Amino acid sequence: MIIKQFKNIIFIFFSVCFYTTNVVGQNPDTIIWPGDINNNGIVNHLDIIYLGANFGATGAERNFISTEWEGYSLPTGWSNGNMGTTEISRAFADCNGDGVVSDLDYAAIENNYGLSHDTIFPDEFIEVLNDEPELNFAGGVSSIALEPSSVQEFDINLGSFSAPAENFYGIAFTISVNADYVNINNINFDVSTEWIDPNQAGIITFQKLDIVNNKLHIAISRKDQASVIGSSAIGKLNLIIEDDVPSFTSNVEILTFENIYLVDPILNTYKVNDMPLVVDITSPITEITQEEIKIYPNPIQKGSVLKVEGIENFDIQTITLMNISGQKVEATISNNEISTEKLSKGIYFLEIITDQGRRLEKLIITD
Ligand SMILES: [Ca+2]
Ligand SMILES: [Ca+2]
Repeated sequence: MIIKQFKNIIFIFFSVCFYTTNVVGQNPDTIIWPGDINNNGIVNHLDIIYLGANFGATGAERNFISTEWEGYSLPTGWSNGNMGTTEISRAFADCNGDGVVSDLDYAAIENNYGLSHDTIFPDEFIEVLNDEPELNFAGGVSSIALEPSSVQEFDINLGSFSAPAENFYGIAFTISVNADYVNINNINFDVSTEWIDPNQAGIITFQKLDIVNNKLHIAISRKDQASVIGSSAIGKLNLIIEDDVPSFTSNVEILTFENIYLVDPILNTYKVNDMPLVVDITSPITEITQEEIKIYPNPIQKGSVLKVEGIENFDIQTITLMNISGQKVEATISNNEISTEKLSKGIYFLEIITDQGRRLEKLIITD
């Protein structure tokens, strides 16, 4: 309501200053810009949610049937519809002006994406309700090891069996992409309709890549004004890991959700718990030779000092002493020297991971 009043004040201001002819100077609430279905001043993926919520509505045709980016006078005879908190005509969802809200109106959002008019107001939804299904990648797993240049596919999941999405009608969200690790030009979303469209009535799905800001905007909506309950994949994300990433990096957030709007048919908004995709980057192991990093003496007598030579030429990630079962053994390592004072006699492995590969040496400690 406050926004509506503010809009009207701005309208009066612009009317006084710039009144000319045609739709310029008319109340913005009576001018349709094709694709800006919620009439907030900009065409973006969130307008897909409003297309879905008003899908199938009918009314009078416009004087001009077109999706060209210009203002068109609002035809009469349309009811007000599901447009968030602002009560406006469903005619805004009839982007092309042919008298029915249908798949043909999708093209206006695609073609006019990012275009704006008048003042841009924040997208708004009616109310935030508690439901809180989880939105995650690949089931929320962590510590996936990925190799540079590899092609990857991750499910995007909404809800779980024990905590499903209770009132799914549509969802819009943005994925922020860590472009140091993910090739931004090769990221793509494929919708999965198994539970969000069980009767295969048809789904509206939309994606837009913003390569300047490293973001992928996604929107999905049902069309029949009925919600479904369910969980698991709503789509798959295909991507390629960059080839020049630092090797052996752990706990990197490569994908993060932003601005999630999960809605029911009347555009109530539901809370969502979102989780980023956190991965480890590992290169296929390049073994570093004894000429490059030398570990000596070996065998070594307990109590003597083990020396690592050549290590200064590498960027060291980790130095780990392991027993014969591969379990880590605590050891005092400093200045490229390892004390064997507190170690028992036996067979060990010393693993040195660097930016250029790995040196793994079998080490024998004697009495
Ligand atoms: Ca809009
Ligand atoms: Ca239409």
